Amino acid sequence: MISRIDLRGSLPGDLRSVLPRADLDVEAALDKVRPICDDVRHRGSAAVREHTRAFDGVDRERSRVPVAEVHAALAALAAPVRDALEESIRRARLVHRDQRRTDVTTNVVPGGTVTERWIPVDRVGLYVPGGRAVYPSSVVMNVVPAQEAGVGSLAVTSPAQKEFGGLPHPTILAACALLGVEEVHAVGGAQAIAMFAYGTDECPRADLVTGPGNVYVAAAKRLLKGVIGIDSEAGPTEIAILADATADPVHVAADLISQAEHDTLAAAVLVTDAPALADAVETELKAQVARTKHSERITAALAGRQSGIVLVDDVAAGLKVVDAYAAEHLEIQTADADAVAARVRNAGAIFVGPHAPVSLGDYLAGSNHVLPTGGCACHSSGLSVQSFLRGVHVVRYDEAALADAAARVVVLADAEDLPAHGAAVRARFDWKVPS
Ligand code: HSO
Ligand code: ZN
Repeated sequence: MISRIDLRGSLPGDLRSVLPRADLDVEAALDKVRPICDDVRHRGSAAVREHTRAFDGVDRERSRVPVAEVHAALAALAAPVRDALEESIRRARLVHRDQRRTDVTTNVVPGGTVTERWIPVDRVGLYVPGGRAVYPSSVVMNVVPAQEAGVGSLAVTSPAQKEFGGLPHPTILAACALLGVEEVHAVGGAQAIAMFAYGTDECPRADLVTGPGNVYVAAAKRLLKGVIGIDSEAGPTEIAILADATADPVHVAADLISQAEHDTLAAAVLVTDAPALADAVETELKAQVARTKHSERITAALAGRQSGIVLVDDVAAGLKVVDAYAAEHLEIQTADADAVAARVRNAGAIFVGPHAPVSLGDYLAGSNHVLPTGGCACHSSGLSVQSFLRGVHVVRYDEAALADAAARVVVLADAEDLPAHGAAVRARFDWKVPS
């Protein structure tokens, strides 16, 4: 059901090349999304509606969801779901509020300061996947940091669903209402990203688009990056677990399965120095998968080349492996999990010890679940307040401070053969600064 990679003995130099990982062919999808994006650019909302008809089989006069429908969805939301979403929002707000930045002024020289001012982007488009994936939790994870950053204008888009009268899933609409987001569009796929990038008569252009999506959404983000800011391309979900003999195989198997449930391309990787644990987890996987609802999808994910059990000599070697893998989610289920977690360098989010499963983080830990996938955790962060801010340097120098810097500016300008740069400073001091 799940392959094994035995790295006991010595670790190969190029660890990444032997670790399991799916290759998501975003490049191949580029050719498909290019004409769609061009069409939206030139024909606006008419093109958006046409592609929605073609891909989602939905034909509405306008793709913007009437505000009354957004509120009606909340009114119809089951009370326990409302309660859980409210608590999820409350916890996420606590964490993301603490991420807010304050402007910092550095006194560089007497009379010369640089202030880093943090300015939220003006307008953000949030993509929420639809279809098989109905993720109101992703609405929370996108909207909360944007709001805490102070973004003024927020629009959510999610694919039109035939079975819900061409609107997004009602729980998604309800989550928007709970968060106070009233601008919702029933648009998915590449056309949604193009709608935000270029703007249409129904949807003003946005400065930034965030949120996970399928390979076409990823391709459209790659194509339109620059026209619009993007967070990341977000590939299929990944969980890696670093576990030793102290881990409970029932929990390890359940956690691997929990993320495999997302997608046949989802990755579940166990790294362990305990062969007996590996055996017990494999036995558990078989038993638990058979009992779970989406067993076909999960079996495909676990059997895929992106998943596996990696055997290592000890936890130190395991740390090297998980660092090379740079998982979206990493669980540490070892003795002294805190100390082991402190040594991790590359992971989108780290879940420490026996009581922090990834699914807690997916919904209710307060942490964000939009995280870097595909190894991008070695250079990128998950979604946060910072994702919606720009740091702008504000430079203030008085005359004396500029005079003090002038000669060196001129020297550097000449060294770069850009004398007009120096002249701009000299023009202010020709009578004082020696050339
Ligand atoms: N594990 C997914 C997020 C999610 N899980 C949403 C359930 N719903 C990517 O972090
Ligand atoms: Zn999940």
